[in-house]
Amino acid sequence: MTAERTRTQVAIIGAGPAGLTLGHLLHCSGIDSIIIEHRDRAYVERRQRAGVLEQGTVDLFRSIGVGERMDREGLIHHGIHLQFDGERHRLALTELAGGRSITVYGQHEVVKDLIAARLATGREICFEADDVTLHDVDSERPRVRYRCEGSAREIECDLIAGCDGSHGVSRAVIPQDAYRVFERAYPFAWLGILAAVPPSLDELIYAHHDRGFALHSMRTPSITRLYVQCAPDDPLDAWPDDRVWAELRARLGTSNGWTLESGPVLEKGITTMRSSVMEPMQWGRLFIAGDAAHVVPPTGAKGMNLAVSDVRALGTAIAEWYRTGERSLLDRYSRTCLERVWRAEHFSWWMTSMLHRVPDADAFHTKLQLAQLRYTVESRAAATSLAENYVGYEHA
Ligand code: RFL
Ligand code: PHB
Repeated sequence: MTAERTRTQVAIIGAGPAGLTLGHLLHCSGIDSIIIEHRDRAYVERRQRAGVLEQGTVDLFRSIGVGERMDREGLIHHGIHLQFDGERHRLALTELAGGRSITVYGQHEVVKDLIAARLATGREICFEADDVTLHDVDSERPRVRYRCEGSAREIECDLIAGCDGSHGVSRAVIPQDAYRVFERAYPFAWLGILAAVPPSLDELIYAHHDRGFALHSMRTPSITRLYVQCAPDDPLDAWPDDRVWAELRARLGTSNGWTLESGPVLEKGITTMRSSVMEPMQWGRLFIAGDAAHVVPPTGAKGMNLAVSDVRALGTAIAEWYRTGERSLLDRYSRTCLERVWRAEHFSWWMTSMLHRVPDADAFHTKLQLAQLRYTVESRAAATSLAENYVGYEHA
């Protein structure tokens, strides 16, 4: 079958936060793109993932005109809590981080807003695309082939953005000797639930406990998001609702009688945890962004924010190239991103290491974690370091 051929300036693989934000940034600079997404629209709009937006992410969404609902419905938080030895300690993020704060707004809501903005531009987005393959990526005329609604398509473009997440196909076209991957696996996972009950506290709680880590977060004033540390190979049916609530109550409980409210469980899932970075994030005319290039464990709430900051750099570089013909920002894309990526990798690894129970670790290890936690909440210098990373560290 012959393929239906089209041309665009930038082909974007993946309609997650990275691909959709890039599409909108390019649109704002008058640059055309086609977004190709494997899943259907309802699936990407429902997928439960991140919840914490850094100040810089919020500012970017506002500046490109997709922040209206986020500003209305997002919850601005000025602090988080670290809990250990049954005691809760508040870290005043905004006060410690020079007035910056975080916004709790679900990633699926961000995705809904970005898809609505995309459709309003009239530029193309193809859901349910199959068999996506990249060709001639090291030439001046790269191409993407895929199947959409039963027919074969081919896009010829100037550049390809691989925004297809940690299980994507884009980076597989890069020869193995043209990049390196740096990785770390963790011997634990998170079981996450979404519950129809108001949050039991109006801020996030990260809890260290002998039974394992727990996190209290939220989506809206009536929906709570909670996580408990579990084993990476635990089957979901080993975690009936009663067990999840019992573990959450045990790990999040304090000595002063605070109680966790429970309610109907709307969703439940297990997330394994790893750290991974590819270097460089570019080959020929293919630029990799977001989870397709790097993964962090969720403890630092960094993944979506990194995805957005990658495409902010990429969008700026592409716009500069079309406007002036100057390639230097594009050539520096990988280096620009990796500085921030490695800062976030370190922070996410550090938070993860400090807060989780490591199977088979000895008591010495636990004592070190507790010493680090106490130092973090007692020392203004240490608390400031956590706060400036959590709200999003801006490199000089
Ligand atoms: P995504 O969101 O995975 O989007 C990639 C898109 O590409 C599509 N795709 C393809 N399309 C076409 N052809 C193919 N062959 C394709 N293969 C894949 C996919 O269907 C998908 O739509 O990547 P992106 O855009 O880079 O965004 C990254 C974020 O999704 C991720 O980093 C965050 O969710 C991580 N994360 C968190 N990040 C934060 O910033 N703050 C948080 O509080 C936070 N909490 C979390 C998290 C991730 C979690 N899980 C489930 C891993 C909490 C959890 C539990
Ligand atoms: C969430 O609300 O899903 C969430 C919050 C903070 C994290 C990870 C996930 O560190």
